[in-house]
Amino acid sequence: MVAGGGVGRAGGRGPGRRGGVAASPGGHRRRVSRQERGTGVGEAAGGQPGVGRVLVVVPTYNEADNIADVVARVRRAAPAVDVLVADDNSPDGTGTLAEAMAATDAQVHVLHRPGKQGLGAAYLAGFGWARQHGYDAVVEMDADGSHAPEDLPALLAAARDADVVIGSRWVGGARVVNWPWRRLLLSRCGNLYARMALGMPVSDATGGFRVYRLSALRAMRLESVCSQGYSFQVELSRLAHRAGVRIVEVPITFAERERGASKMSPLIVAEALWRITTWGLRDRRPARWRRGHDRWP
Ligand SMILES: Nc1nc2c(ncn2[C@@H]2O[C@H](COP(=O)(O)OP(=O)(O)OP(=O)(O)O)[C@@H](O)[C@H]2O)c(=O)[nH]1
Ligand SMILES: [Mg+2]
Repeated sequence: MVAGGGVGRAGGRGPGRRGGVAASPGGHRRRVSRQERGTGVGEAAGGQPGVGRVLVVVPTYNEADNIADVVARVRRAAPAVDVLVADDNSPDGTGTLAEAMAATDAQVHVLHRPGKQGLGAAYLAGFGWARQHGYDAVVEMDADGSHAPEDLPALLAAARDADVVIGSRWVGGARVVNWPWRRLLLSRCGNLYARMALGMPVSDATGGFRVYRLSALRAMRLESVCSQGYSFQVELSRLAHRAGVRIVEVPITFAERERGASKMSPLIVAEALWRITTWGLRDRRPARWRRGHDRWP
């Protein structure tokens, strides 16, 4: 499946899968060139082949029951990548646990933030950290075990030929395990709405297991990002689509969290609905009306 903004589907599952990207017949408005991607430095420093130095950013708030397991699984599944735990001063001591892991593993880092400021703010801080430390790509991944670190190699393989890789729950080959029907419905309807309102050919615009090349993040102009919670993923999908970078979706296995409490709330859903509607209306206005009002240049 390939469409307007350069969205492709990676190939089938299995050990031989390299995340092969479907050809895009003239679908890209702006594809970030290999030279711009700048994979050379990271590879020379022992990074991920074809991608460079990769940082997995794991935002945490009260994930003490999960963080050690998830970080250990990431390190096993993709030994070449580094991990940054972006903790918002979790009262349950997640930050301290992460610190203990960082003390014994030079590839694990912790970004301590003063207090709970939302998923979006934690990711933006993590992306900034990655830029400052010379990484070529970042991975977004939840700490609650919903995103299987074992899927990481497939996402990174797909990133060889893409600027943004979305681990998708809603493409062929994906699995969603143990999710209550209410959450399934919310995700399906939310994605349908986002796709229709924003005209984005992305099956899972709300998913939070992704790879972004730093060059793509630069092209996406993140200074305009305003989402606090759940809508952050939709907002980044929209910015990627608008920037014309090459987006690929890879099937993942998504599982309901087994330990700890969800931070999902009606407020977060309301924010997403409100923002998607606002962006949809704004994107439909003729360009001359947008001038001076849209934060997008
Ligand atoms: N740093 C930081 N991390 C957060 C914040 N809110 C959520 N997170 C983390 O973001 C990830 C996703 O949060 P979840 O509570 O699993 O939310 P969700 O995946 O949208 O909802 P569920 O499907 O119910 O689990 C987890 O790793 C959380 O710990 C926050 O305010 N700050
Ligand atoms: Mg979750």
